[in-house]
Amino acid sequence: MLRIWGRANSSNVKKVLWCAEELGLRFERIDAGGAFGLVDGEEFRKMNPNGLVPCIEDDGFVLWESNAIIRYLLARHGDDSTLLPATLEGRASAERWMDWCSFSLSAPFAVLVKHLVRSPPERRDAQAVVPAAASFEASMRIADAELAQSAWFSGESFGIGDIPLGVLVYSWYALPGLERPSLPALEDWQRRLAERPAFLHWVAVPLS
Ligand SMILES: N[C@@H](CCC(=O)N[C@@H](CS)C(=O)NCC(=O)O)C(=O)O
Repeated sequence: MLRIWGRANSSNVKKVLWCAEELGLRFERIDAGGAFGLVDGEEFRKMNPNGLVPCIEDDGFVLWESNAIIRYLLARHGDDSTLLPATLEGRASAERWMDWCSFSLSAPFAVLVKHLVRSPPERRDAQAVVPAAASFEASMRIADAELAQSAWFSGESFGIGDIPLGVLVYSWYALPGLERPSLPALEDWQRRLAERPAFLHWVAVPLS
């Protein structure tokens, strides 16, 4: 059976759990990372020398890096059309949003969640929040403009391009103490994601 290592409050783990449930896969999740530790142990480091979650093992095959895991799960357990646009161009466009999410959103999001949610009040740095919030908001305007032209980040249907962004955008809306502009297309997309049971199960949960 598929095994997924990672604490359920990690954004990178949430992507993989959501994707696995969209595919209807049975899996075992093993808490790891953060307060659960395990990631510095010898056994875990043999699987993922980075000591990061998520990491999966599927019928003897080990893989880390959340976007690579999503691509693998679709290819292994779906068919050519599962959560993927039909054309090469459509697929490349959808996958572009996965990489954009990692490279443009992950770093400012980590600052926001650290200083608005996870750190004890005396260790929160309001000054660090300002540039991270501005950077994330600028990216959200780009995402909103895309959704004004395309129903999903994967084209005409929900798919691979919506999963990483779905996690971070939901979390951005859930962060306390942030001012957010009105972004109607982005808000409508979030409402449509909230119709998906797997999104509600793994993503639409309180931040911690
Ligand atoms: N690029 C990696 C990043 C993985 C990553 O940074 N994971 C974080 C959680 S979101 C982690 O393992 N942090 C250490 C910990 O939880 O102990 C991926 O997408 O899988």
